[in-house]
Amino acid sequence: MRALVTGITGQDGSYLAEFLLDKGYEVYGMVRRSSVENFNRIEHIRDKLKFVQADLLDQLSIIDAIKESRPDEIYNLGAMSFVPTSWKQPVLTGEFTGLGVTRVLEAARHMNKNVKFYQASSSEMFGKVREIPQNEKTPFYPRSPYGVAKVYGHYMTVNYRESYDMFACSGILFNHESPRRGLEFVTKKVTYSAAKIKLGLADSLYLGNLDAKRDWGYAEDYIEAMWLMLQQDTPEDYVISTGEAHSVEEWVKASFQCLDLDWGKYVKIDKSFIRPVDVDLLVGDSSKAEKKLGWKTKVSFNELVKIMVEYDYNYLKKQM
Ligand code: NAP
Ligand code: G4F
Repeated sequence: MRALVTGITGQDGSYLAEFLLDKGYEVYGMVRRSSVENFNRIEHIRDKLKFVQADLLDQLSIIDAIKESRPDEIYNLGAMSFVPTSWKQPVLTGEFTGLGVTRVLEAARHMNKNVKFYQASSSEMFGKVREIPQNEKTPFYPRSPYGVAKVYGHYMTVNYRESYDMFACSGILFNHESPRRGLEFVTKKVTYSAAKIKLGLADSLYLGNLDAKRDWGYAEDYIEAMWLMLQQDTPEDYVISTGEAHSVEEWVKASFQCLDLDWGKYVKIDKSFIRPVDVDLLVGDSSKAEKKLGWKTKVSFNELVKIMVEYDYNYLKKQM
């Protein structure tokens, strides 16, 4: 089997590449050109991967990437994925995160209509939630340019499935974290900063809205769900989540507690981290995935905090 992964240099792309290699796949990563190579997350497996240079903004390069890799499965994980940046660059976010999906779908349709396609949809699409918990039938109400772009990509995936009979699935994944999470996302920002404070490398941590609640799972668990969706007889959309919501404040408390620190002494509010509008609460209902894919989350909230805190602490200590 051959797979083409867009966004292979990102958190999810790196775990998915490992997972597919373990299953015996030939894995092609689509990478965009940059002046400094950005392969940190895949350095340990780079010799086993094949790379095709392309950009989600460039239709012909995507066609060439599919021609060269001749994939049985395409995982479209590439996107501008950081919500606050989507207010600063709404048009570019629409291009990468929204239209980019159509470019990959169009290329796939023209090159090989039988290829299986996975779209990385997001719980951000639920935004100002219409019901609790959110499932595959919950109406969308996105609250950021990123969320709006993801809704577009989601419905294009559904539309190509229905219009062209393509095997196209959309995984509506709730927040998932890991030691490989980008430093600007709140979970990693907190665990990394707490570890720095413990080691005497920092003395405070500035955050925005501590009341927002998220359904946080472990990224490695969620990768398997992507693959399972493409192994079914029929293409469908699935919510992937833990079913538990925790506030940012709870994440902060748990992280500092892991290091025997009193979070109240170090955490301060900086209004510049507060968004024009926020998503107050996300909590998913994954019973469809459980029933049809046999998928269930394995790592609990406290285990996830511990995995990330321990990783960051050990990593920083080694650098000293
Ligand atoms: P990430 O770490 O930010 O990785 C994003 C990837 O997209 C990177 O490899 C990046 O490449 C690539 N990319 C960005 N713009 C591109 C372009 N124009 N052309 C080609 N590649 C481009 O994101 P992640 O956390 O792994 O998430 C993977 C996907 O799942 C994203 O689509 C995200 O929106 C979605 N999602 C994530 C979560 C979550 O909680 N993590 C939840 C729901 C959905 P560079 O390395 O070159 O920047
Ligand atoms: O970690 P975050 O930036 O993740 P957010 O906005 O939920 O988006 C992530 O999950 C989505 C799935 O629902 C993905 F689609 C998306 O690509 C991304 O992976 O923020 C989480 C919460 C927000 O409510 C934010 O206001 O944390 C709050 N927060 C409080 N202080 C902060 C901060 N977020 C960040 N990034 N930085 C802070 O200082």
